[in-house]
Amino acid sequence: MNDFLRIAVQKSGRLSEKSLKIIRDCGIRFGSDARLLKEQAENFPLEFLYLRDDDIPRYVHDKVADIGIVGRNEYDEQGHELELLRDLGFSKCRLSIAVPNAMDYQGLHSLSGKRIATSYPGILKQKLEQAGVQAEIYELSGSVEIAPSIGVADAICDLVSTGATLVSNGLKEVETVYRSTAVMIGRSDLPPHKQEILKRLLLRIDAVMRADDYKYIMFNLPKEHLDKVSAIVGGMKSPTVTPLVDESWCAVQTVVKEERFWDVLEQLKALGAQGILVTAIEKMAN
Ligand code: PRT
Ligand code: ZN
Repeated sequence: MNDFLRIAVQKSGRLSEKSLKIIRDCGIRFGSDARLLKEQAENFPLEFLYLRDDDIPRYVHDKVADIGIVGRNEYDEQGHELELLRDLGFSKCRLSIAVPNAMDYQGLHSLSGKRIATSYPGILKQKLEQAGVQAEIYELSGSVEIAPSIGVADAICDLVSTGATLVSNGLKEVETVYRSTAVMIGRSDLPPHKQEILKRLLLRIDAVMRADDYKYIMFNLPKEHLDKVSAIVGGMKSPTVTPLVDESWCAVQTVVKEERFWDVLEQLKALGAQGILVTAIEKMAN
């Protein structure tokens, strides 16, 4: 019996570094030697398979690996029936339609009867069908953005992050079809001992991701305003309050959602908070 949970991660590419980082942040040690195709973690029952991202959903489906980290775009395009275990949030990008700068684009219907080059024919087909637009989908496995300039297609549908590639190829982004991030996928039929390992891994991953979402904040506050603090920081359990030598003041410690941080800071300042200290949280488990 194989006692390891096998995880497929991208061997080398945009997902590799962050996929390995999140696992390392879980306290799992391994070498990540780029020459290897396979290796075992030193202190956790996890075995890594380093693969091309395109192959990951199929390998998980075919039981070569148990779980994998891949762009949601790849997972959805391939359509294997797998469980989406976690949205890991990194490698954000969008799948967009772009046309030559000179084209008079009035909406998706402008693409009727045109040819669109893409590596994501499935997702694009669905989008065109929903919009009732009939266009020819021309599948390419890479270098999609040069298709219009070499006369292979009238438009493209490709992944975009900064948009620089489109600009340098004389294209303009006209439609966002789909937004993607890295996701962890897995099979729903794992044997019990592997499910157990997965549960342990996900507990750690959740703690790492939650820590990224929050800041730890400490400050001194006139005691009279203490009742307003919970409403400002929101969400979590009550803040920790410590008395100070000056009895009209107290020290408060609590966590704040990263996205609300500046808002919270301004409101605390308005209440007269002083000596505000903010630190990152390394791990945070419920
Ligand atoms: O060798 P392997 O098959 O494993 O890798 P790959 O070359 O197929 O994939 P890789 O490493 O390029 O991308 C892996 C995953 O990263 C994708 O499936 C997406 O989920 C995600 N991702 C995030 C991106 C981008 N951002 C991205 N910008 N994937 C590709 N791009 C490409 C895009 O295709 C275009 O050519 O980058 C170019 C555009 O970038 P900007 O910044 O100029 O807009
Ligand atoms: Zn690939």
